Amino acid sequence: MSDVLPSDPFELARLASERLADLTGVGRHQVAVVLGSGWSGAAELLGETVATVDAADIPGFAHSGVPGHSGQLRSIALPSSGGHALILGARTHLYEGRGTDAVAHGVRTAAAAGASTLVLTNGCGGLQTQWSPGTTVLIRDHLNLTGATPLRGANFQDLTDLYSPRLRAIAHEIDPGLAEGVYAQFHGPQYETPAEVRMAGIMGADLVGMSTALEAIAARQVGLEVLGISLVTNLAAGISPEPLSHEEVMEAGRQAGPRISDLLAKIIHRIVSQ
Ligand code: 8IG
Repeated sequence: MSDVLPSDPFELARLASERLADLTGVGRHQVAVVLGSGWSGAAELLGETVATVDAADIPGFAHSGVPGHSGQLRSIALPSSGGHALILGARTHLYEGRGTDAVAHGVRTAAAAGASTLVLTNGCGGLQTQWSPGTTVLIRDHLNLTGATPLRGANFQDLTDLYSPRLRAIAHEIDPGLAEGVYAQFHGPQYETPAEVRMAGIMGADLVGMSTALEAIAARQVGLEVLGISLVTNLAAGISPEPLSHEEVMEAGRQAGPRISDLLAKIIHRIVSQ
């Protein structure tokens, strides 16, 4: 592709949504879902895949180098609403060094594609010892510890109720036992030191990760209603005596996969049919 891309990130997102519509044949998506570590199986349960597109074929997306993170976007027909879900399997993390506009691009593209709801999933570390690996936790609020923001200039977004109480209530209708917690986003890519995990805990964090908070902020700016769901794939550093490994994280995701996919599909169907 030799075309020069627009420098305005929202113009780029609009261009991306147009290409997405061309490549999928779906002009409007009702809901968008970002699938994080461990969540990739959820797409199949949502409905029939109408189209799968390489992220590299859509302006502004670049291929992720992290194993377990697919670089594809999918359009899925939702039997419960007659609408379509956009599955973003192409998350860009801040630690990749491409900046916050790259991090926010999927979210902005989803909004430009017509979505009104955004479901953000992730794999993360847990600070609560009762949350064994495989536990799913609704995000109630976040601590943005990255020092970064997707917003520019004097753009004073209100983040009260960023993680929609309405959508959390719907999730609780599906699974009344779902825990809620505060998610702290670190820059990464290194996992935290035990001292950093203790700090986050004192600040009010229950979960530590490397995504989601910046995406949620970007989502608020474009008016998306946000639901955040974490899969605890490991106890955060120092909470368990065991060191962390990416393999352990992937294994927890594999084991929890069918159960959390089923949960996510049920929540999304309930959301779109209301
Ligand atoms: I999966 O323990 C996963 N992602 N920051 N800390 C941070 N990110 C994570 C962790 C973790 N586990």
